[in-house]
Amino acid sequence: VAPQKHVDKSDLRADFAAAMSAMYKAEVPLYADLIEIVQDINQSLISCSSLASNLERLTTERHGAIRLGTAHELHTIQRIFKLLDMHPVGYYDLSVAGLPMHATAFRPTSVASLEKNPFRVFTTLLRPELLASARARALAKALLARRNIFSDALVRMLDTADSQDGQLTDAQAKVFVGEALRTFSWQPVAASTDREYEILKAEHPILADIACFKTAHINHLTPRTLNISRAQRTMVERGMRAKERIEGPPPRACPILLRQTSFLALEEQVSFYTDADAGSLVPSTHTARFGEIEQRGAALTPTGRDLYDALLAESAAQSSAGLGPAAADAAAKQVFAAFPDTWESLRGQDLIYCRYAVVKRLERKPAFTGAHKTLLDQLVADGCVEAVPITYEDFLTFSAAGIFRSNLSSASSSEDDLSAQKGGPDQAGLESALGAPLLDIYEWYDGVQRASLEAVGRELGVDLT
Ligand code: OOG
Ligand code: NI
Repeated sequence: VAPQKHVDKSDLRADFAAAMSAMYKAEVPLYADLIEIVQDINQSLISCSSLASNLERLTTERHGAIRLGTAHELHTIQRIFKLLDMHPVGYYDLSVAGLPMHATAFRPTSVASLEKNPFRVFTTLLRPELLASARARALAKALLARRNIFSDALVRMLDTADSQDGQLTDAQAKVFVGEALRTFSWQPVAASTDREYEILKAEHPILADIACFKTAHINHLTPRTLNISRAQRTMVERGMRAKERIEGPPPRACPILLRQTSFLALEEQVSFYTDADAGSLVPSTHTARFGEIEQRGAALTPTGRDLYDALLAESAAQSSAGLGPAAADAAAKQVFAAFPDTWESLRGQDLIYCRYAVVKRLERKPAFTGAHKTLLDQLVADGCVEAVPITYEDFLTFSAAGIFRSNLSSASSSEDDLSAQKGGPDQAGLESALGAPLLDIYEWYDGVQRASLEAVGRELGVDLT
């Protein structure tokens, strides 16, 4: 018998992301409008962007977000994403923003895989120990212990893949995608009673969203735009209820990191079990899912990130002094004038990561003349080597927190709900739930940059690392 052909993991990821997008479009009509606006803008800007020259990648590029309740859920989600060549990168401590959760992002980690399809999922895990109310904590844990967000057929497929070196055949992959999608779908019947839902919602709206449902419904699916300021204006013109301020750095000539904005959550129909009679249902609504768009810029080095964080703190201090959204944006722009804004200065001051490539062949081995700081700078200045900024593929804790907040109902003042003394990061806790270490984001960018320098060095016969 001929050996079974296995599907390529990037192809599988592309199929999965496309299926997810189709499902979400049916579930959340606002999403289709977002996609249309973003694609119009991207098509008109693609030729003048230095960060995204590949319209095909840009058109399919999405990130989703899910909120999980238990270590077992996170561990199984990790098994699903592994089959799609998506790995946990980065640690995000959301307790700094008063949220009882921490997160990582699953995404491809090889450059080739990212280029084929950069699908990523921001994945948060509840930290029950951070909840102040013992009653809400116990209720959330009981509900989560009772639910199972993975179908038996899905778990069988995961086991099958394990027994086949992490590979699936075409036929198995079809089953896998269909079953995995169910985990992320919206279900019309909740997993709790309406009273349980109200108790958790009063404690923290996020808690109700995490613990009261039968699935880890995807709560947004975000396209990437080349100009978020323009996209935001278009959406407001079309009557969408956008968040007042765009998260992340103010607009710049050279985009850095990540800018994000969201569109108010929609109210969805859902039925709860009633307390009195466990068999009967009561119709109700739940508000959690929303539209989000983002613009990605260059990845910052630790030096660049320190400067970004310092300027962000400075502009936050200014805007907390009671400025309206427009004045706060203007103030932030002024503060961020201190962040260099040409690609040469960003690279020269070691603020961004770049991928290097030889663009002009040399007759003989280049020699350092001393006219520039390093041989690499000299080769770049002479036009022999080009430096292309590496796109930021990850997330930002404070932007994430801003997005979370903008979509919470204002019923609860979430910061007061946390037991303050227990906050703080717990990366080891998240890693033990995953059963695997998280990849450090700086190591990843540094590795991509270094590999490109090694390749250039080999080509030119010099050492640039
Ligand atoms: C996740 C919010 C964070 C982002 O893009 O930073 C996020 C959530 O609401 O569950 O998706
Ligand atoms: Ni998001």
